[in-house]
This record gives sequence, C-alpha cells and structure tokens, in this order.
Amino acid sequence: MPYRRKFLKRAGYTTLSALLTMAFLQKDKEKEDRSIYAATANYASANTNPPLRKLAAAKGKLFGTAISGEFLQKEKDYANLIARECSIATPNGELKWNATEPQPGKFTFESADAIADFCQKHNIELHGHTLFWHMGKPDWVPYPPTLKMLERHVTGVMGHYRNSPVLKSWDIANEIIADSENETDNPTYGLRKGVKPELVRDLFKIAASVDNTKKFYLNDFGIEGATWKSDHFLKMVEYLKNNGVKIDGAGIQSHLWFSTAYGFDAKGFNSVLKRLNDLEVKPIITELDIIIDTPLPDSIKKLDQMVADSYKRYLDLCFAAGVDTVISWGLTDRHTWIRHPDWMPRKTYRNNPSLWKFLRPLPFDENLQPKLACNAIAQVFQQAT
Ligand code: 9MR
Repeated sequence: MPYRRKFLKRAGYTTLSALLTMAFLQKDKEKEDRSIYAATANYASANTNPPLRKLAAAKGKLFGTAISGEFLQKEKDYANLIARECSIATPNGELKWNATEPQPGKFTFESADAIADFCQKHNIELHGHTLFWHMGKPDWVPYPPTLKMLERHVTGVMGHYRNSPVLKSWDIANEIIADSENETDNPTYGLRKGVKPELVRDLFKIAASVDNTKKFYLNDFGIEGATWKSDHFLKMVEYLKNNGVKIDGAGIQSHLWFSTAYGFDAKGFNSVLKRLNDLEVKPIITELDIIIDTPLPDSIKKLDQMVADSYKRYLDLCFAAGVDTVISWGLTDRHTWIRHPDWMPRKTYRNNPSLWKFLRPLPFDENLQPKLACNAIAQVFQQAT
C-alpha cells in the first residue's frame, strides 16, 4: 500500500506568486506527459549506486521487478526508479484474466499496453503474467476453465502481443501445483483439485500454436527447496517434456520467509535447480521478496541486515546454478504486497500493527532509497562469474 505524505509550505506574497506560476507551468508539462509515463533519467541524486540493470547486464543477466501501471502513472519517482534499475518487468495484474478478458470474449488491453509502452520507452523486457491461474480471474471463469474458454483467452491475449517488441516470455500457467497431498486429487502430479495434466498439456500446445516465438514458463511458489511441492512441480515439468510440449523454463517465484530461527534449504534448492537444468528447462526467479517472520531480531537495522544476507545467499546459489534472470515482486517497500492485511503473515503480523515496520522485503525503502538488500544484490551481480 502506498504511504503518502503531504508537505505544506507558507510563503510571502512574492514567493507565492512565483510558486503559482511554477505550478501552472508544471501542470502544462504534466499535460504533455499524460499519454506516457514520464520516467526520465533524473532519478533522486541520493542514490549513487550503479543501476542494478547495468550490473546485471555486465554479466549477461537481467534484473527487474513486478510493476504496477497505477503507480507508474501516479508516482514519477517510482517510474524513474523502475526505468533506472530494471531491464525486465512483470505486470503486477494488468495481464491477468480479470484485466484482459473481463467479459466473455471482450478483450481490453489498455492498461497492459500502457505498461508495454513504458517498457519499450525504457528498453525493458516484459514477462507476460499469466494466462492460467486460480486467482486474478473474473467470476464467470471457473477453475479450471473449459478448454474452449482457454483457447479463446490464450488466442486473444497472446495474439495481441504476438508482434510486441518487448514481450518476450509468458507464464503460461501459474500455481497449478497444490500445497500438500491433502489438497490434490491427483497424487502423481499433485495438481490443484480439478486440474488434469492433459488440460495443462493442451494449454501449452494452444499457446505454441498462437505464438511459439516467446519463451514459455510454468511458474510456482513453495518450490525453493526439497519439498512435496517441488517434487510434484518437477514431475509435471517432466510430464510436459515427455508429451512433446514446448516449455522453456520454470519460474521459481521465491516469496521467501525466514526468521532468526530458520533459514533456507540450500541443499534441497540446489537439487531442484539441478533437476531443471538436466531437463533443459531454464530456472528463472520470478517474484523474489524476503519476509522475516517471528522470532524477529531486536532492531530494524539487524532485520535489514538479515534480509540483505538472505538475498546474497539465495542469489549466490542461483547464479552458481546458471540462473540469469531475477525478477522481484516489487522494488520498493512502499508498495509491497506483503504489507496488505490480506496477504501479510497471519499469526504474527496481521493483528499486530506495531510489527508492520518489520515488513521490509524489497531492495528499496519507502522513500525509494537503496537498502542493504540493494547493496547485497549489487554485490552478487558484481561477483557473479
Ligand atoms: O501482488 C499481487 C496483488 O497485488 C494482486 O492483488 C494479486 C491478485 O491478482 O496478485 C498478487 O500477485 C501474485 C502473483 O500474481 C502470483 N504469485 C503471488 C503474488 C502475490 O500474491
């Protein structure tokens, strides 16, 4: 959620009239800029770090984030930051079914196109998210949708971006694996209830028939270690491969939770990355953020250090396994989804507003200043071979 501050200044008559003239000119300028998101290179001078996109590019890698059209339009400092730091972006919601096909067969691309235009202007690659998901869909779409609905949807949305100069990849399916064996009716592949492997296979095949020039991903969370879920995710990838389906990569969301009591399963995650590489399905990081849950450290400074150390450890491991694309789920704590009461960790944070200041999962703070996590990411890129 955005946190906004308003500053009021008192001024004498002379100053006041000067201010009014400036405000008038500014308004005119805003009019000019209205059609495009006006990100420019004059990002806040306090950030003297080299842009992450530049450090990534030096190692043949991409760095970016989920972006929101609403904030790009309303907050110039945010738009400037994205343009400065990112070489790849995922629309936060603008390409989801509820945004692109709110009524059966009636497609709207206004907000997604605005994002694509912003990306083109700033030389940012766009990762398409997503064609098939149990959330982010209008009420008239059941889960899973019928094959006919999927056919129309995929044809409409992928068709619209077939010639896009910036959209290079699609999350064809998102979060199709259940969280545990109790939540699936398909013990072999662990799919969400009602989803059949054949439907997923056909979805990928339809996608390839519409536009096989893009990279196709299967995207999920909770697969960053050796878990029931990652095992079934990998089985599903294998199934798609064995059925002659075009699948280029695996999106590893990486909404990571650590605490002073536990870290991450480096050995297990390494084996997931290895199995994907063996299957020639490229792992990329698609939604990275790091939440520190209780027990918490006793200061924000220590928390920021923990977040930074976790970024470093996680990304070091990813890069050692050949990962070349890192997308975070937001760039600044100002907008992180994890501060929304619906999404924040329930037991510990939701009913405890005094702890919300500890939700600092992203590389830049609310004022868009780089945090220790940003330095850590910069260092990992610099040290990558
Ligand atoms: O962060 C996104 C939030 O603003 C949306 O309301 C929500 C529903 O569309 O989706 C969130 O993004 C999710 C992403 O699409 C898939 N992985 C989990 C993300 C966080 O919930």
